[in-house]
Amino acid sequence: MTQAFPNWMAEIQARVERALSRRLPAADLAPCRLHAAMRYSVLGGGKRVRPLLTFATGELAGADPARVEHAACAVELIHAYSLVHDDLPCMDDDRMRRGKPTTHVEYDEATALLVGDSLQSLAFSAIAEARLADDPAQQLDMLALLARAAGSRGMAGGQAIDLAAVGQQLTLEELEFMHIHKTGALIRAAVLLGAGCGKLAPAEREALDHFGKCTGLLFQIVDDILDSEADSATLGKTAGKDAAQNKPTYVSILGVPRAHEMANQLRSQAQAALDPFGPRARRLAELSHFIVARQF
Ligand code: GRG
Repeated sequence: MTQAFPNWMAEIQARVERALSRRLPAADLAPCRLHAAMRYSVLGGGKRVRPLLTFATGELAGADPARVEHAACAVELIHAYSLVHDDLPCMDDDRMRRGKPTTHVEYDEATALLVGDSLQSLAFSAIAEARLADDPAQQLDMLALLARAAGSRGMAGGQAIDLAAVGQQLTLEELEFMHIHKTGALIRAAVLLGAGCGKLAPAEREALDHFGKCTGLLFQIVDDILDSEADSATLGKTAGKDAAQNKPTYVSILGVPRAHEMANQLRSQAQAALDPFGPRARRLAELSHFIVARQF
């Protein structure tokens, strides 16, 4: 019998936690302070949405979970690095993340900068140091995919657009462009890396890419709604920051009711991309629901 979604999710989250812990250098290994700060930043928090997507797609593509685990760690390490850098005073200047002090508050700014740098390197090691695909060319494609998703044509570029947009009016199209890069690129990569560990026809890969794109935007709209409606204790980070910093968001441009409408539309589009897979895409469909229904 197939496992219920909450059990599957808890199992993958625990698996990812163990894998990340094994991969991160021990806190008593020199340079101890940096390694302790890396572990502080990655372990014991976070929903692990990106690794869950990687495992769900890997399952769909018939991939060996041991291979998927490496890819899932890589995506989460890039995500963790982005959060540490995003929280720095020169960026979003946040003091709370995942319910605890941000890395630069707990340690110091220089350490937080180095934590982000080191996590990014560790992510690429995770893809490069083990066999993830039968075809080495496919594995190289995965490496290139993650590099693009994290770089200036992906997440880092989206962050640059975000910083430039503070206090500006953006159109809905401009906001979408920003989020396709800032949040969407890594979520899309999480989906495709799971596929890369297995075998899929090109049309199937394209359908999953579309699912990933819709899911990335969906994730962001829900994030904007939560930022405007939830409290800091529930979110584990400072609530209402977007409005306080005068940042354009789906809520500031559309208002809450239309932002919900847009989230529903994206959810339908994401589901339509999964339809051809039938029950094989069950976990991805469940994750899409989880992303919409989440409270933090
Ligand atoms: C610094 C290069 C660089 C990039 C930063 C992703 C990002 C770009 C900044 C994060 C800021 C932010 C709050 C973006 C909104 C969407 C998002 C990524 C939320 C946090 O992700 P969750 O909810 O976090 O998956 P957890 O803690 O569950 O892992």
